[in-house]
Amino acid sequence: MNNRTTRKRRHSGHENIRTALSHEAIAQSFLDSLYFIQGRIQSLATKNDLYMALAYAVRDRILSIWIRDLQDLEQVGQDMHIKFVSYLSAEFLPGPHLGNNLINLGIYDEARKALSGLGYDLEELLGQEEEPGLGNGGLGRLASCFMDSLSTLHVPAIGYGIRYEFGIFDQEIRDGWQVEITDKWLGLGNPWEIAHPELSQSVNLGGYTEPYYDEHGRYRVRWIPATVIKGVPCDTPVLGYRSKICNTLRLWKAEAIESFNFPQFNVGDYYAAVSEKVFSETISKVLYPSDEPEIGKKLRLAQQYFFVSCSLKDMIHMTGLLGSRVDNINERFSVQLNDTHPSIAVAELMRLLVDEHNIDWDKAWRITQEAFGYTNHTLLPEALEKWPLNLFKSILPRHLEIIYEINRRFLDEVRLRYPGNNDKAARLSIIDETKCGYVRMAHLATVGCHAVNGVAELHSDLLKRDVLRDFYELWPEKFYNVTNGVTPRRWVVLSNPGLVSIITEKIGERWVKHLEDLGGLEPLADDAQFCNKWQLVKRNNKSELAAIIKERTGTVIDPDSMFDIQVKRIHEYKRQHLKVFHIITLYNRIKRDPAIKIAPRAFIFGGKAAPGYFMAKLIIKLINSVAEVVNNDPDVRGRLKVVFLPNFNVQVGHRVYPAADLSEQISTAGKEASGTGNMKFSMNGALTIGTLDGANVEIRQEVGEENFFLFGLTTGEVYEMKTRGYEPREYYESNPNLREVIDQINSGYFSKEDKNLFKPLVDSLLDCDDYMLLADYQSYIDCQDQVGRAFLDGKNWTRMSILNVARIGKFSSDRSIKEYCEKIWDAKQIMYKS
Ligand code: F58
Repeated sequence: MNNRTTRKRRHSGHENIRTALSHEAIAQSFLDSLYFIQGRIQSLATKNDLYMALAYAVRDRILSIWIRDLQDLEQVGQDMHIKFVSYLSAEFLPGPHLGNNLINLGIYDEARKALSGLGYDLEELLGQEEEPGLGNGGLGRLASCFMDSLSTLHVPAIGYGIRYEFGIFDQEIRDGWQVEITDKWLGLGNPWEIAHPELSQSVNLGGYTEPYYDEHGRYRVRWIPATVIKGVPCDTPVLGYRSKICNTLRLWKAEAIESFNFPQFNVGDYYAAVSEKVFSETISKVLYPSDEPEIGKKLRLAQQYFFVSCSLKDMIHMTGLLGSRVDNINERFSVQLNDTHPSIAVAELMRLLVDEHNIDWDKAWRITQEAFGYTNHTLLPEALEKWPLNLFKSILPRHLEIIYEINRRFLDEVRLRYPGNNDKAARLSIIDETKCGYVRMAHLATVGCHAVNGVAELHSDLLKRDVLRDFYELWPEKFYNVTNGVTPRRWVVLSNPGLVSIITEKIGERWVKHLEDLGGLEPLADDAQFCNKWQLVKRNNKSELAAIIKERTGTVIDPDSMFDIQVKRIHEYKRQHLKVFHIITLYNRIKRDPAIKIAPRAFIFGGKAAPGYFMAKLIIKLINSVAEVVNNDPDVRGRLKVVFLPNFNVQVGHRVYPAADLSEQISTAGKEASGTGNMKFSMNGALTIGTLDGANVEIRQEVGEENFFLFGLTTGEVYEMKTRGYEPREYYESNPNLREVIDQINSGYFSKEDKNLFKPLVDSLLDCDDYMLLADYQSYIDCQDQVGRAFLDGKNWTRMSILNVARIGKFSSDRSIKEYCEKIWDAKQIMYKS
């Protein structure tokens, strides 16, 4: 990145026992925190007390960087080039903080030493942390990878979101079915956040609007809300890797305003007053799982508006602190909308500028468009957010008026460009006029932002060709691609120390911040000694995962078998059931010829299904039912093992990615926007079997066709087949192996107690098969046969594994963030003189 700005660093003046980095100082801080914060001495301390004490000791060290940054704000005010990135996201999935902060501060080993001197095991304490599961999957995790990279690259940034009291549910498996348990991540306290009630914001909801003329005779509108809620910011520091700046993740917690309902209170209606308090607090109570139907819709819109409104008001406040006027907010902040969930921000900023700061519409519109960028993360039509007009009006009456006005002006422009083309105008409109009418949030975001991007090349192309095609025709210059990336700090350095040590021994440690340096490993792919070490690291990681699997599921898997892994949300388009079809196919081969030579495999699955998504839950049951039969069949003799590892989350991911031989990225072409698990696997030396979907396309380009197992229809072929009229039954009838698999599932072979159990799944495949599983079956099986043969040649497999890692540099989130800074945000890295 060439756009950098230099600053002189002030010294915090707080280098003392609470901030020094030696193991002696850490040990002392740990004991002090145990005593003064947890109120315990060693002999009475629980494991959680010990974890908290260490967390506080680490937090002290972070605070000295964090507070210095806040002090520096003053100086920033004088430097008009400094712009903050504001990342608005309804979800963040940071994962456990402690280990990551130790790595970023560079004190992992010192902390281990400090603790072992006191008789404790660092790894055991790390395991005590409850991770903040404030996201559903890829989108939330991406936001956290981006926060890590922003800090590492010294780009001043704030992540804004919601401090859900209950994050994503914990998953248990009972009798093969998913059972959801509420996530009580705050139950034992959260040492990483600092609440700032003095920076609270208030947010209106409901009510009606009223026109009036101000003292200058100008026509204005005021919003008379039905409810007012308070948003309290809870801040968590986000350190970069060995970085000199510390950014903030600011999550808003909803509370009742202090003076809540005094009139009711005074007339003695205590319970009505309390029930309003309860309502206020519901706003940030729970994270909505994806794919939930209608229920809770109203609350979800209220959640979105709540955090967006608090965040924009906070940015306006900061703009003032930075010495700028509110109409310069777009020069102080680049605001990125992580999907459409925060896209109400377009209307809210217009409301704040026009109604509250008295700025005229045209100027407000220019500021708004310049401030915002929008990232799209999905091509699935059913996942594009739209809100019924009446629901919208009941919560945000003023915003609906503003959206109508934005739309009126926008459609005037459209009609000038396409005179008489009413279909075009209807397709582009922010309001969907069908049935009772909807607000289309992706349209609002596209109209209100200066930049729109997809998250992988293929996805960005499909956006332009399909989902946002009319907009692309109108404003081609607004469209960009920024391929996703993941942070190598969490996904390699923290989670795969064995690999880190052999890589660093050969190429030094610069790669951690410059992932393209991994290219230096290429020549080592043919170095026998290095290859041996590589295999050993993988073997160790596999043994560790096998132990975890044994402990959590009771299933024993052999670390010498191929670890063939698919971990991600359970969804029909991701096709976990295609992998099940492969397992059954191999099983049938063994049953036909028990002596057959087959590469031994452990098939590992993990991922949560949305609680209301019946088919996804049935897929989990199918996996477990097939596991039951395959794992216990004496003919198989342990050559195939199937496990469903419950409660896949960031912490489990740390153990899974480093242990994989084969990464399953098998979505129907054109359905997965990018995928990021594909990158994490490859970065840890797994080979990929995948379709030409999302970022798989670019991973294959980078690692080389010969080091990637490709199968399946392309996007174009899927499209053609669907337009011609796809008949899944033809595949069933013409392919005896496929037929056998389907018949077994359908006849109760894997569900003896309920022979019709999987009928809905089979019927849906035979009748429509939206995701072309049957069409891709044979190609997948053939490709898996190739994988099986390749695995038996251990030497060449290792070579391919090393080459995958050597060529994965592009997929660091540092690269993604640099691209956003240059193409979309016009934000600069800060370089320090001292
Ligand atoms: C994911 N989206 C994409 N959405 O599916 C994946 O391809 C991509 O790599 C990733 O974003 C990051 O760009 C995703 O995770 C959600 O979880 C939504 C959350 C809100 C409810 C609807 C699903």
